[in-house]
Amino acid sequence: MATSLKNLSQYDDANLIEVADKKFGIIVSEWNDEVTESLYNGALETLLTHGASRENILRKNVPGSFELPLAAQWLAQRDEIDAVICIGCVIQGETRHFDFICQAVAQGITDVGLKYNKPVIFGVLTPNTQQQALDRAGGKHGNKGDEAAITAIKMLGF
Ligand code: DLZ
Repeated sequence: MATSLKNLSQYDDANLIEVADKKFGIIVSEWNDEVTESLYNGALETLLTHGASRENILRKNVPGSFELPLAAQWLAQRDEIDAVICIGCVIQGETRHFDFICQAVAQGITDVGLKYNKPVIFGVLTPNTQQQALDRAGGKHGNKGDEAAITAIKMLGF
């Protein structure tokens, strides 16, 4: 469903598990940090709301979204980490750079989840403009960080 039709912060919590005993890694890209900090805050608050404890949430920063897959691999390979949430925002520019980064990040994150057999979540916005990003980082379309955290919880309860 197009995100313009869905509020990213709305979800049905009927079947969500308690995650008090789960350990999460959250990786945050420093590019477009006004956006990624909001995404991180959304993900963090959502995990806490569903029972996660702060000491079980490990945050790591990376320079840009392109670095998310490798950092995700470093966390996913740690036995004690149950799920990894990757937070980034790649904004369309005038060149094909956007396409290369988005493709690499999406494929890389997918590969890490399959390799380590645990949820590695794509909490990455790929908008055309900064405003579209802000609309999805706590703005009128909700917060993709919330959605990423809920996705991690749902996958842990699979
Ligand atoms: C270089 C670059 C550009 C132009 N744009 C973004 C962006 O919109 N979002 C993002 O997360 N990262 C961007 N980067 C940085 C790359 O992700 C990466 O950090 C560098 O190319 C170094 O590998």
